[in-house]
Amino acid sequence: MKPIIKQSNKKAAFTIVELLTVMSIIVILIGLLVPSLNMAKRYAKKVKQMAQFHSIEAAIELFSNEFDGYPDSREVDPTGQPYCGAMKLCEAMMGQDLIGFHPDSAFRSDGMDGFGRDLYPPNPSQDNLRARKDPYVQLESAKASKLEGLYANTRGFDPTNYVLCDVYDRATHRITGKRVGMPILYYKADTSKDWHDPSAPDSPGNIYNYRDNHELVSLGMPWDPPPTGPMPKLFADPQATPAEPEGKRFYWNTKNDEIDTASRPYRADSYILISAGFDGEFGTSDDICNFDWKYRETLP
Ligand SMILES: [Ca+2]
Repeated sequence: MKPIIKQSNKKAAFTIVELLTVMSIIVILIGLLVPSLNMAKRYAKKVKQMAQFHSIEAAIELFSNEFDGYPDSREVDPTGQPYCGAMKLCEAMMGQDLIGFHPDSAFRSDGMDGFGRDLYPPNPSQDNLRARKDPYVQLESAKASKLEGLYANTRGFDPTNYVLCDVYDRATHRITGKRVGMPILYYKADTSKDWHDPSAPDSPGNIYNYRDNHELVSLGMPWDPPPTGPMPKLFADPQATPAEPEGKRFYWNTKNDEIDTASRPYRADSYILISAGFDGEFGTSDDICNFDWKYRETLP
Protein backbone atom coordinates (compact mmCIF):
# COMPACT_ATOMS: atom_id res chain seq x y z
CA MET A 1 0.00 0.00 0.00
CA LYS A 2 2.84 2.37 0.79
CA PRO A 3 3.99 2.96 -2.81
CA ILE A 4 0.39 3.82 -3.80
CA ILE A 5 0.18 6.52 -1.08
CA LYS A 6 3.50 7.93 -2.22
CA GLN A 7 2.28 8.11 -5.80
CA SER A 8 -0.94 10.00 -4.91
CA ASN A 9 1.07 12.55 -2.87
CA LYS A 10 3.27 13.13 -5.86
CA LYS A 11 0.26 13.80 -8.11
CA ALA A 12 -1.24 16.42 -5.75
CA ALA A 13 1.84 18.65 -5.86
CA PHE A 14 2.80 21.05 -8.67
CA THR A 15 6.15 20.85 -10.31
CA ILE A 16 8.34 23.93 -10.62
CA VAL A 17 7.69 23.94 -14.36
CA GLU A 18 3.92 23.90 -13.83
CA LEU A 19 4.14 26.74 -11.31
CA LEU A 20 6.33 28.82 -13.59
CA THR A 21 3.94 28.22 -16.49
CA VAL A 22 0.92 29.33 -14.44
CA MET A 23 2.80 32.37 -13.10
CA SER A 24 3.90 33.46 -16.54
CA ILE A 25 0.34 33.13 -17.84
CA ILE A 26 -0.85 35.31 -14.94
CA VAL A 27 1.86 37.89 -15.71
CA ILE A 28 0.83 37.93 -19.37
CA LEU A 29 -2.83 38.35 -18.39
CA ILE A 30 -1.97 41.25 -16.07
CA GLY A 31 0.08 42.82 -18.84
CA LEU A 32 -2.91 42.57 -21.14
CA LEU A 33 -5.47 43.73 -18.57
CA VAL A 34 -3.71 46.75 -17.06
CA PRO A 35 -3.59 48.84 -20.25
CA SER A 36 -7.22 48.08 -21.04
CA LEU A 37 -8.18 48.93 -17.45
CA ASN A 38 -6.32 52.23 -17.81
CA MET A 39 -8.10 52.86 -21.10
CA ALA A 40 -11.45 52.10 -19.47
CA LYS A 41 -10.56 54.47 -16.62
CA ARG A 42 -9.66 57.25 -19.04
CA TYR A 43 -12.82 56.65 -21.03
CA ALA A 44 -14.89 56.84 -17.84
CA LYS A 45 -13.23 60.17 -16.99
CA LYS A 46 -13.97 61.47 -20.47
CA VAL A 47 -17.63 60.53 -20.07
CA LYS A 48 -17.64 62.30 -16.69
CA GLN A 49 -16.11 65.41 -18.28
CA MET A 50 -18.71 65.39 -21.05
CA ALA A 51 -21.44 65.08 -18.41
CA GLN A 52 -20.03 68.11 -16.58
CA PHE A 53 -20.04 70.06 -19.85
CA HIS A 54 -23.68 69.07 -20.43
CA SER A 55 -24.66 70.42 -17.03
CA ILE A 56 -22.73 73.66 -17.70
CA GLU A 57 -24.34 73.96 -21.13
CA ALA A 58 -27.82 73.57 -19.65
CA ALA A 59 -26.89 76.21 -17.05
CA ILE A 60 -25.56 78.63 -19.68
CA GLU A 61 -28.83 78.27 -21.62
CA LEU A 62 -30.78 79.17 -18.47
CA PHE A 63 -28.52 82.19 -17.97
CA SER A 64 -28.97 83.17 -21.61
CA ASN A 65 -32.77 82.97 -21.34
CA GLU A 66 -32.78 85.16 -18.25
CA PHE A 67 -30.24 87.72 -19.39
CA ASP A 68 -30.86 87.65 -23.11
CA GLY A 69 -27.42 86.43 -24.09
CA TYR A 70 -24.46 84.33 -23.09
CA PRO A 71 -21.98 85.62 -20.49
CA ASP A 72 -19.18 87.80 -21.79
CA SER A 73 -15.76 86.15 -22.20
CA ARG A 74 -13.33 88.99 -23.03
CA GLU A 75 -9.97 88.84 -21.27
CA VAL A 76 -10.46 92.08 -19.34
CA ASP A 77 -13.30 93.60 -17.36
CA PRO A 78 -14.89 96.99 -18.20
CA THR A 79 -12.16 98.76 -16.18
CA GLY A 80 -9.37 97.00 -18.08
CA GLN A 81 -8.41 94.63 -15.25
CA PRO A 82 -7.56 91.03 -16.23
CA TYR A 83 -10.74 88.96 -15.82
CA CYS A 84 -10.92 86.27 -18.45
CA GLY A 85 -13.51 83.96 -20.02
CA ALA A 86 -13.01 81.14 -17.50
CA MET A 87 -13.58 83.53 -14.56
CA LYS A 88 -16.60 85.22 -16.12
CA LEU A 89 -18.16 81.81 -16.76
CA CYS A 90 -17.76 80.95 -13.07
CA GLU A 91 -19.25 84.29 -11.99
CA ALA A 92 -22.25 83.83 -14.31
CA MET A 93 -22.90 80.30 -13.09
CA MET A 94 -22.13 80.70 -9.39
CA GLY A 95 -21.54 84.35 -8.50
CA GLN A 96 -18.11 85.53 -7.39
CA ASP A 97 -18.62 83.99 -3.95
CA LEU A 98 -20.39 80.81 -5.15
CA ILE A 99 -23.72 81.74 -3.57
CA GLY A 100 -25.33 83.10 -6.69
CA PHE A 101 -24.93 85.55 -9.56
CA HIS A 102 -25.97 89.16 -8.93
CA PRO A 103 -28.09 90.48 -11.83
CA ASP A 104 -26.46 93.93 -11.52
CA SER A 105 -23.03 92.49 -12.27
CA ALA A 106 -20.95 94.25 -14.87
CA PHE A 107 -18.52 91.31 -14.83
CA ARG A 108 -15.87 93.29 -13.01
CA SER A 109 -13.07 91.36 -11.35
CA ASP A 110 -13.56 93.36 -8.12
CA GLY A 111 -17.28 92.49 -7.92
CA MET A 112 -18.33 96.17 -8.01
CA ASP A 113 -21.25 97.31 -10.16
CA GLY A 114 -19.57 100.48 -11.44
CA PHE A 115 -21.63 102.75 -9.14
CA GLY A 116 -19.71 102.12 -5.94
CA ARG A 117 -21.74 99.11 -4.87
CA ASP A 118 -20.03 95.83 -3.92
CA LEU A 119 -22.22 93.04 -5.27
CA TYR A 120 -20.30 90.28 -3.52
CA PRO A 121 -19.42 91.69 -0.08
CA PRO A 122 -17.77 89.42 2.50
CA ASN A 123 -20.88 89.27 4.72
CA PRO A 124 -23.77 89.80 2.31
CA SER A 125 -26.97 91.33 3.70
CA GLN A 126 -30.32 89.58 3.30
CA ASP A 127 -31.24 92.15 0.62
CA ASN A 128 -28.09 91.33 -1.29
CA LEU A 129 -28.76 87.61 -1.06
CA ARG A 130 -32.38 87.99 -2.13
CA ALA A 131 -31.27 89.87 -5.24
CA ARG A 132 -29.09 86.96 -6.33
CA LYS A 133 -29.94 84.15 -8.67
CA ASP A 134 -29.53 80.64 -7.31
CA PRO A 135 -26.33 79.09 -8.65
CA TYR A 136 -27.03 77.66 -12.10
CA VAL A 137 -24.71 74.72 -11.48
CA GLN A 138 -24.68 72.68 -8.29
CA LEU A 139 -21.66 73.53 -6.20
CA GLU A 140 -20.60 69.88 -6.10
CA SER A 141 -20.51 69.49 -9.89
CA ALA A 142 -19.23 73.02 -10.54
CA LYS A 143 -15.87 72.15 -8.95
CA ALA A 144 -15.04 75.82 -8.44
CA SER A 145 -11.61 76.84 -7.17
CA LYS A 146 -9.94 80.14 -6.41
CA LEU A 147 -6.99 80.85 -8.67
CA GLU A 148 -4.67 80.98 -5.67
CA GLY A 149 -5.62 77.37 -4.92
CA LEU A 150 -4.22 76.37 -8.29
CA TYR A 151 -1.33 78.71 -9.07
CA ALA A 152 1.53 80.00 -6.93
CA ASN A 153 1.77 83.11 -9.10
CA THR A 154 -1.48 84.39 -10.61
CA ARG A 155 0.32 87.32 -12.31
CA GLY A 156 -2.17 90.12 -13.07
CA PHE A 157 -5.25 88.16 -11.94
CA ASP A 158 -6.97 88.66 -8.60
CA PRO A 159 -5.96 85.42 -6.86
CA THR A 160 -9.31 85.23 -5.05
CA ASN A 161 -11.36 85.01 -8.27
CA TYR A 162 -12.86 81.62 -8.97
CA VAL A 163 -12.81 79.35 -12.02
CA LEU A 164 -14.78 76.17 -12.71
CA CYS A 165 -12.45 73.17 -12.85
CA ASP A 166 -12.57 69.99 -14.90
CA VAL A 167 -12.99 66.46 -13.49
CA TYR A 168 -9.40 65.30 -14.02
CA ASP A 169 -8.12 66.53 -10.66
CA ARG A 170 -4.51 66.67 -11.79
CA ALA A 171 -3.40 69.43 -9.41
CA THR A 172 -3.20 69.64 -5.63
CA HIS A 173 -5.05 72.58 -4.10
CA ARG A 174 -2.42 74.85 -2.56
CA ILE A 175 -4.52 75.64 0.51
CA THR A 176 -6.80 72.66 1.16
CA GLY A 177 -4.42 69.98 -0.15
CA LYS A 178 -7.31 68.33 -2.02
CA ARG A 179 -7.14 67.25 -5.64
CA VAL A 180 -8.38 69.86 -8.10
CA GLY A 181 -8.86 70.01 -11.88
CA MET A 182 -7.62 72.52 -14.42
CA PRO A 183 -9.76 75.56 -15.28
CA ILE A 184 -12.47 75.12 -17.90
CA LEU A 185 -11.92 77.66 -20.66
CA TYR A 186 -14.91 79.55 -22.00
CA TYR A 187 -15.03 81.52 -25.26
CA LYS A 188 -18.16 83.35 -26.37
CA ALA A 189 -18.79 83.69 -30.10
CA ASP A 190 -19.00 87.26 -31.35
CA THR A 191 -21.96 86.88 -33.68
CA SER A 192 -21.40 90.33 -35.17
CA LYS A 193 -18.26 88.85 -36.80
CA ASP A 194 -18.28 86.33 -39.61
CA TRP A 195 -14.79 84.90 -40.02
CA HIS A 196 -12.41 82.33 -38.53
CA ASP A 197 -8.96 82.90 -39.93
CA PRO A 198 -6.24 80.47 -38.82
CA SER A 199 -3.60 82.53 -40.58
CA ALA A 200 -4.64 85.75 -38.83
CA PRO A 201 -5.29 85.09 -35.13
CA ASP A 202 -5.63 88.77 -34.35
CA SER A 203 -7.99 89.54 -37.22
CA PRO A 204 -10.84 91.75 -35.96
CA GLY A 205 -13.25 89.73 -38.11
CA ASN A 206 -12.81 86.48 -36.15
CA ILE A 207 -15.87 85.06 -34.43
CA TYR A 208 -13.74 83.64 -31.60
CA ASN A 209 -10.88 85.40 -29.89
CA TYR A 210 -8.16 83.14 -28.47
CA ARG A 211 -7.09 86.00 -26.17
CA ASP A 212 -10.20 85.48 -24.05
CA ASN A 213 -8.19 82.96 -21.99
CA HIS A 214 -4.72 83.76 -23.29
CA GLU A 215 -3.19 84.91 -20.01
CA LEU A 216 -4.79 82.17 -17.91
CA VAL A 217 -3.35 79.44 -20.16
CA SER A 218 0.01 81.21 -19.96
CA LEU A 219 0.13 80.54 -16.20
CA GLY A 220 1.16 77.03 -17.23
CA MET A 221 0.48 73.84 -15.33
CA PRO A 222 0.36 74.21 -11.54
CA TRP A 223 2.67 71.24 -10.91
CA ASP A 224 5.42 72.73 -13.06
CA PRO A 225 7.67 75.51 -11.74
CA PRO A 226 5.86 78.83 -12.32
CA PRO A 227 6.96 80.65 -15.48
CA THR A 228 9.37 83.47 -14.73
CA GLY A 229 10.16 86.66 -16.62
CA PRO A 230 7.94 88.08 -19.31
CA MET A 231 5.03 85.99 -20.52
CA PRO A 232 6.25 83.42 -23.07
CA LYS A 233 5.17 84.88 -26.36
CA LEU A 234 4.51 81.63 -28.17
CA PHE A 235 2.75 79.87 -25.32
CA ALA A 236 -0.16 82.17 -25.59
CA ASP A 237 -3.27 80.15 -26.22
CA PRO A 238 -4.65 76.65 -25.86
CA GLN A 239 -3.27 75.51 -29.17
CA ALA A 240 0.00 77.35 -29.70
CA THR A 241 3.32 75.54 -29.71
CA PRO A 242 6.75 77.16 -29.92
CA ALA A 243 7.01 76.23 -33.58
CA GLU A 244 3.87 78.02 -34.59
CA PRO A 245 2.72 81.60 -34.76
CA GLU A 246 0.87 82.86 -31.75
CA GLY A 247 -2.71 81.72 -31.71
CA LYS A 248 -2.59 79.74 -34.91
CA ARG A 249 -3.34 76.27 -33.53
CA PHE A 250 -6.40 77.47 -31.63
CA TYR A 251 -8.02 78.47 -34.89
CA TRP A 252 -7.02 75.34 -36.79
CA ASN A 253 -8.41 73.05 -34.12
CA THR A 254 -11.69 74.93 -33.76
CA LYS A 255 -12.24 75.19 -37.52
CA ASN A 256 -15.32 73.33 -38.73
CA ASP A 257 -14.30 71.15 -41.70
CA GLU A 258 -17.88 70.40 -42.65
CA ILE A 259 -18.11 73.90 -44.06
CA ASP A 260 -15.90 74.41 -47.09
CA THR A 261 -17.29 77.55 -48.66
CA ALA A 262 -15.98 79.80 -45.90
CA SER A 263 -13.74 79.48 -42.87
CA ARG A 264 -16.07 78.96 -39.91
CA PRO A 265 -15.56 77.69 -36.37
CA TYR A 266 -17.58 75.08 -34.53
CA ARG A 267 -20.48 76.58 -32.60
CA ALA A 268 -20.21 79.84 -34.51
CA ASP A 269 -23.33 81.24 -32.87
CA SER A 270 -22.78 80.28 -29.24
CA TYR A 271 -19.69 79.42 -27.20
CA ILE A 272 -16.84 76.96 -26.75
CA LEU A 273 -15.82 75.09 -23.59
CA ILE A 274 -12.38 73.43 -23.34
CA SER A 275 -10.97 71.08 -20.70
CA ALA A 276 -7.23 70.37 -20.70
CA GLY A 277 -8.07 66.65 -20.51
CA PHE A 278 -6.07 63.83 -18.98
CA ASP A 279 -2.62 65.42 -19.34
CA GLY A 280 -3.69 68.75 -17.83
CA GLU A 281 -2.14 70.68 -20.71
CA PHE A 282 -4.22 72.85 -23.01
CA GLY A 283 -3.90 72.36 -26.75
CA THR A 284 -3.00 68.66 -26.86
CA SER A 285 -4.83 65.78 -28.50
CA ASP A 286 -6.62 64.63 -25.33
CA ASP A 287 -8.41 67.95 -24.71
CA ILE A 288 -12.16 67.62 -24.20
CA CYS A 289 -14.43 70.23 -25.77
CA ASN A 290 -18.14 70.78 -26.23
CA PHE A 291 -17.69 70.19 -29.95
CA ASP A 292 -15.98 67.59 -32.09
CA TRP A 293 -12.33 68.27 -31.25
CA LYS A 294 -10.13 67.43 -34.23
CA TYR A 295 -6.54 67.66 -33.13
CA ARG A 296 -4.25 68.23 -36.07
CA GLU A 297 -0.77 66.86 -35.56
CA THR A 298 0.63 69.06 -38.29
CA LEU A 299 -0.73 72.33 -39.50
CA PRO A 300 -1.06 73.35 -43.14
CA1 LIG B 1 -4.60 68.13 -22.92
